[in-house]
Amino acid sequence: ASAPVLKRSETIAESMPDALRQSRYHMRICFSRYMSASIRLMKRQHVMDEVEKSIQDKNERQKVLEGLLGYILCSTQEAAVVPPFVAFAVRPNPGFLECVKVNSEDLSVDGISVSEYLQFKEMIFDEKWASNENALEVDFEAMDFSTPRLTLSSSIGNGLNYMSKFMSSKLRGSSDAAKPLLDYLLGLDHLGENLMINQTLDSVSKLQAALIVAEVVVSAFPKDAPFQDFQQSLKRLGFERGWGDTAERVKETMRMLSESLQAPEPVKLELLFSRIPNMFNIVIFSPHGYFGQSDVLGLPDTGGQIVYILDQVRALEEELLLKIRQQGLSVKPQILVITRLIPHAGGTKCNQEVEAIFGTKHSHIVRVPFKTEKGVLPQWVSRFDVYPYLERFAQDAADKVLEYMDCKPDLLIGNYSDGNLVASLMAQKLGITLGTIAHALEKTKYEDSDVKWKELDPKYHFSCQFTADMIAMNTADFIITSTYQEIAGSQNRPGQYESHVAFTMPGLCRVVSGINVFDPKFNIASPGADQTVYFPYTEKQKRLTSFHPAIEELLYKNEDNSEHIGYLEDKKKPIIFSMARLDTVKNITGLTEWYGKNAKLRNLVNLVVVAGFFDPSKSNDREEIAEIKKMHSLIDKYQLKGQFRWIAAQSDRYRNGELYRCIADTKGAFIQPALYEAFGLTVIEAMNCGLPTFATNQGGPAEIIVDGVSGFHIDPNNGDESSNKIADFFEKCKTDAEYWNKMSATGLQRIYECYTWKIYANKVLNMGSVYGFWRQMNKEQKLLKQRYVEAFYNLQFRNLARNVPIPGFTPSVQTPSS
Ligand code: UDP
Ligand code: LCN
Repeated sequence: ASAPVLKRSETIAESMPDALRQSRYHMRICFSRYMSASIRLMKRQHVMDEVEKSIQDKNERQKVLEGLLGYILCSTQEAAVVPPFVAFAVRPNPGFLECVKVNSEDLSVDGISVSEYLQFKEMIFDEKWASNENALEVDFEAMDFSTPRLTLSSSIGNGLNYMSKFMSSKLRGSSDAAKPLLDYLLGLDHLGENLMINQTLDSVSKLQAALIVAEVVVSAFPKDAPFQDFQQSLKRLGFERGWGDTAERVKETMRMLSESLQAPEPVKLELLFSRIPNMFNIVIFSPHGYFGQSDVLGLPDTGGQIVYILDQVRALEEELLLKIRQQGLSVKPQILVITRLIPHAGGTKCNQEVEAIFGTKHSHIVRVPFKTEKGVLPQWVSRFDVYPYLERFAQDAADKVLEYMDCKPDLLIGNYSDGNLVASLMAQKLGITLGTIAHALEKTKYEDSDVKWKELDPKYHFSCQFTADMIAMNTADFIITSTYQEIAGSQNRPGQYESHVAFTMPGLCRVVSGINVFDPKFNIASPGADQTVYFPYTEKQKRLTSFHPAIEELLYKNEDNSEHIGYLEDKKKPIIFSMARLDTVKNITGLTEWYGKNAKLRNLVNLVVVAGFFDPSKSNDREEIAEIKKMHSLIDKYQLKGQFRWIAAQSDRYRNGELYRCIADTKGAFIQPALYEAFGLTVIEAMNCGLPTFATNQGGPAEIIVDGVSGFHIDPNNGDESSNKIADFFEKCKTDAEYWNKMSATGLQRIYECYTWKIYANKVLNMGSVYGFWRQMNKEQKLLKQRYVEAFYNLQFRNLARNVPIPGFTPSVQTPSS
């Protein structure tokens, strides 16, 4: 039966009393169970478990669950038990939240505000704070009333499109309404030279009239005539360079502007903005980790983010060069990646100030050290511990950027909590358009990380991180995400950003509105994989056969050494393969255990994993050490030797590309078993190589793969089901030889349609352009909010960052693994 949907006009507070009345007998039992249960903060599963225990009769239970009450309970995200009340936070759809409290004694229902709900929750963890009338409430929405909001869950993440519509309507009407567009064009320049128009065209009507004449002038030239041929004639009319490289393109752009001044249309306006010469210099921030190009992958905190940024830079530079050429300009674009300079770089280049980025003409990594009162911090520090250095880093980075670039950058892009905070500080200081990216916000990775922040803070400093995240989200002009779920999750699971909508850190602050997922600043632009590295195993002539002997050894050589342990007895079996950092969430140990337990699967295939390294005493990462130990104990417990190979982290991406393809040669599969994965670059790398892929249904991969069509979803919380699903696939391949080929081909098709860097770069540059303009149109509102953010930064973040201990300086040069 389809789920009963709440009538649009009805709130849960209105409909729930009736629903409870209809099952009054069972609900009384159920609510008294809630009262006596030991769990005070229930998740949906607990809520439902108690329903099940309260209604013994299966048919009866079915009836209740199919009704409106079942729907409300199933949509409950969380419920706080504070006798005699149970406060429910119900999420009927992505992005929507409604709170009610039910009195367990008489089952009466009252609608409550988010703030009241959070107070209920706090009662469980910190009663004194919960009842303090002056507890700090943070409300970013209250500071924002001129930015429009989307209204449909399904439109979330499609902000650019929506903004073009909204801005078109704002610019429409009179020449006064179009004035912001004129002002914007008048402000365009490169190194002091006007672009597109100059001050002679200082009113909308003058500009409109001049455009008509200019079109006539340009029309007299052949389509492919270069701009120089009519530059002087246009200049006399008030036009400068930047319209296009040929007569045809100049005319097109002029027509787009004329039409937009007359009556703007969203699609044309967006197209016009994709042509305006407003972007030449971009700075990207990624402070933590070892950020380099060789020998850094696999080190703690140094994973997909690095791969993403380097590929992103290459794609953006290529797109910038194309745009600039088409604009008829000869400007050299510049992209800088700002990261941390680590003096004790352990053999990597992370102690060098500058490094040119491979595969680019004008892009560089620039490293700036973390400074403290005692001087430059020499050693690597975990991404969880970087907060005390960031303010100073932002200042030093701003100076460095201005030193390397001849002018102020046009766009800043932050990455992850630390990079986003630094980029926010700099954007504020220099008045630059800001885009942020969170490769994985940590908040949803750890259950109840907000209410339990005090317990987790010594290890993770979430108080700093979540505060930094809110500052960045609210400073950003636009937010780039890899998938929809990253913003607003799925029907059952809130998105990473959504988890910042309303939450509380008792004793610190109650966030009644941290971000709004209906804000049109949210945009999905999924990354790709470098297709010169990750290409299909079938492209025989391109295969990097020189790696084959080394890969053969890596997979099959029968002895343990520092690069691999375990061995594969039956070399004819297909290989199931996984590769990831050895973090808890990556769940490589989980996969090893599923395999160990599943005799059928062990019979069908061998397991090979690339992850971390083998000696726990060589790691200085807390989580990694625990995972290494667990791996060893699983190998013993399940007697995996002979069927299992553990390979240490691999950093050569060309060889890794070939490794995926060699796994495809065995007719194997790639398995991504993470407990949660923000995006999952390995998933698209494997798919690009034509390797059938099974990936977690928790996070990005759930969107990348259409289950059963372009690969398979597996449930990391249900190992038996997952390992059986993998076994079934290989069983089926045995009887249907074409099945494997079909899954390989459909995976590739999915990639080409949705996940390439070309699509990405085009989208992101358009965002920079459109949101840059909106930033100007919306100046006053922006300032108001910025003032609030600044106060929050000063009064809250700085104090928190001060609490993060600064380690003693390590005396000697350290290798990353020592
Ligand atoms: N990677 C690697 N060697 C390893 C482990 C991972 O080169 O030993 C690469 C992998 O190919 C991918 C990236 O690191 O490009 C991991 O990105 P993903 O999005 O899967 O996870 P993250 O590490 O960012 O959480
Ligand atoms: C970080 C992660 O955890 C991954 O899920 C992403 O794929 C990667 O960054 C690149 O964005």
